[in-house]
Amino acid sequence: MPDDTIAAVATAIAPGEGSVAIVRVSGPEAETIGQRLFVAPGHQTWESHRVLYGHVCDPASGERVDEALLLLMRAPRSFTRETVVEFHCHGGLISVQRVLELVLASGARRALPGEFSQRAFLNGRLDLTRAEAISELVTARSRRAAQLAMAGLDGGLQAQIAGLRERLLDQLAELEARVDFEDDLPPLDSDAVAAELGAVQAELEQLVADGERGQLLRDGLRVAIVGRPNVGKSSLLNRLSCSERAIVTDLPGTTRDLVESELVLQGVPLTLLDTAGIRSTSDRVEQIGIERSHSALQAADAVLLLFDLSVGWCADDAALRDLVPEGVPLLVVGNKADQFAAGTSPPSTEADVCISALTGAGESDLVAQLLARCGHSDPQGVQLALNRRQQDLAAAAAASLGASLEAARQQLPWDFWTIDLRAAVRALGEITGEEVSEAVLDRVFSRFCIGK
Ligand SMILES: Nc1nc2c(ncn2[C@@H]2O[C@H](COP(=O)(O)OP(=O)(O)OP(=O)(O)O)[C@@H](O)[C@H]2O)c(=O)[nH]1
Ligand SMILES: [Mg+2]
Repeated sequence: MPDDTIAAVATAIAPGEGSVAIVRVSGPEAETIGQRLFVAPGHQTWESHRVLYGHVCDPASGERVDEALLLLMRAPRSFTRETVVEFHCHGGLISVQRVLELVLASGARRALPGEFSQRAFLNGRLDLTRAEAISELVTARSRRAAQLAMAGLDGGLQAQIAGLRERLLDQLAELEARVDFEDDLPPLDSDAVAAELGAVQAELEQLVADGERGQLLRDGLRVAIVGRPNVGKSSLLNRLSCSERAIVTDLPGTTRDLVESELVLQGVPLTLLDTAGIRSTSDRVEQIGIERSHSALQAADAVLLLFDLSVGWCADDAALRDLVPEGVPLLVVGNKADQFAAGTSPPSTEADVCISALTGAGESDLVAQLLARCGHSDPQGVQLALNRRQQDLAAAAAASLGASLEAARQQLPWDFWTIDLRAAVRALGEITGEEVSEAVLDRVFSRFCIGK
């Protein structure tokens, strides 16, 4: 158990922003540090879970550094289960940093990223899936991603993984007993054991697949809009992001640089990239812009290839389509559908979807098709989602169970089954934190933000 006291600013740090900022201190010295720095007038008493009003003062000079509230939470009734003191100071940059400096000068150490959560985990306040869910909640970029994180925080993942691990442990116990005392025990129904291992394996594979879909909600997608000049790329970016982010004119070659816009479509956070129209040109600036378009095309998670329906699909559009890397979801979008009389469909066999960036026609179809191509066909379907680390472990557990089942199929002795079964149990224990090394923990928590 850690025996030192850590401190960090727990709220976002931005100049001129946030009217309140919190300096959080956790560990055996937290209360002493609080009493040293905080002057509470009148007859306020230092009771746990009571808010004190007063000033943070520099003990060396007596200078009042900030007017603040102090919240004391004595162990074990705190997030870390250690004694925690929070100074609720004024926001911005200056006073909160000074309060933190005073806390550090009084004997606390600057907390590493995720160190409060790590202590909460080490002290049994949280299992690992819940701790990771907190970090995911903080970094969620869409409401759906936040809902998934909340499901993890409510213990849904923990319950599911721990349940599967229990089922494997039951089978392991039966098998190991047979390894040692085969003659003293009733015979084991190997088909029933194999069926149970197969059932757990199938559930794990389902969890991995759901995790993949959930990943989209967490990480989001970088989508590049590419095409020849003047096809309406910037108009589409503006429409999807409900803004006038990019300059639109009827002059081909208007966009010279990448224009990024962040938005959320059906719960999926997207970074949309408007690019310079691709053509051969002698204009040096435009050439550089076009090089950037090519890089964006290569680096995108998905590509919207736009062409002008009123001009028709041409060889240059086809050449652009060939540049899209293999395996990257691509949607060919015919734009300017408004140029055709209502009720008549534009004469294009190449377009996956026809839209008008001008009127908004076809926009919802475009969004649905784009997300479907990126594997996000059922946005409400995923209720719980493993993160990458958890997915890798669940997949490893499923593979180990596959090896166990192979031993079963070959009718090998029990100890051949148990080797891989034990590996599967260990992998699931690494998800919940029941069987996890310190190095892995350090790596997991280092991805958290400071002060969490
Ligand atoms: N009729 C019609 N005009 C459109 C539509 N979308 C864009 N335009 C017009 O087409 C012209 C070019 O639009 P932009 O959005 O600037 O095209 P772009 O692909 O970004 O062009 P570059 O930046 O030069 O590559 C502008 O005059 C737009 O108003 C559409 O759906 N229908
Ligand atoms: Mg443009």
